[in-house]
Amino acid sequence: MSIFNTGRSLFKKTKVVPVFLTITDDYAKYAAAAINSLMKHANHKRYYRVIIMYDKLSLKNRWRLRNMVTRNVAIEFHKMKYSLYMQIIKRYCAKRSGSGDFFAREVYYYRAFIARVFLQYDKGIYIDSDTILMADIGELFDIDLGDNIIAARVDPKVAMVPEFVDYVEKALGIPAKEYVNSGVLLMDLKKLRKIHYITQMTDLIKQDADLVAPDQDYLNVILKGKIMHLDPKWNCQPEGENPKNAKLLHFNLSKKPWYHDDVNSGEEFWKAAKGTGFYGDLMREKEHYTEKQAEEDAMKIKALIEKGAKLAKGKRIFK
Ligand SMILES: [Mn+2]
Repeated sequence: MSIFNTGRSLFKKTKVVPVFLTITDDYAKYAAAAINSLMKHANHKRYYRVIIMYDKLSLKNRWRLRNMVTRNVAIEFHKMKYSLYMQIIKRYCAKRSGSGDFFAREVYYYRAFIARVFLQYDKGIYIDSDTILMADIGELFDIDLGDNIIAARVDPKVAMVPEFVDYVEKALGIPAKEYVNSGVLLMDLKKLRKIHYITQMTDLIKQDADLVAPDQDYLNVILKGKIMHLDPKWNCQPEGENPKNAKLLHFNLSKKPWYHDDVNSGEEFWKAAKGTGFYGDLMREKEHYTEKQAEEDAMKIKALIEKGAKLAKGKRIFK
């Protein structure tokens, strides 16, 4: 065995794990907790690169996040560039936000750009800012995608709400047991480039359809049949689920630990938030969260369910 072969296999074992987050200033504090939890569980023999995609992010927040860097977890920033794709997304969001659309924010669409922008990577992970790692994210990276384009978890919130089941099955044409949540994604970036994912998505956006969860709906429609289902442990949504043995907690579409006291596994969020430069901000945000805000947040979810029911009665949105 030559010394070169040994070197090669060592190099393979220490392949960098790229992890993408997409944020605005209001998400920086939650992202900090997510990143801190990633660092706590990082394997000291591996290297990780946390890449934060943003459009507007204050210098102060970038500085505070960048300061979290460790020996084997790098923190990098990528400012979204103006492009035709971005123009289509911006226009769609501007139009939809007026109708009180929950997901009419450009930041939700940035994950669709990962494959196109980061040509140096063949595989990558995307995580939402409302997540907390409970295990080494490198384990997720190592999962073999086989012939699939991405891996994601079947959305547990859909099965809980009959209106959402109707919506994904009738309006989108996707069986509820196949419809995935886009908050945690393991992606074959080569394949996403090959199918021109971003072009396919913006082509659908141009149809200006009213949807319940746009970026997630597009992902499910475009990649239908090419999605591997992740073990729920990698996207455990503690509200209504047993968080025991979870590898990643996702405070999705429910009570957020930074607003409420009685959140399942909320203590894991606070453990991760501690020791970041954002702990004080998070404490203050929780203190100032009002009954009125809680009511508004509950109304938004209610409106989303009603919208799902309404759209399910209409015809199939995409052919
Ligand atoms: Mn989320």
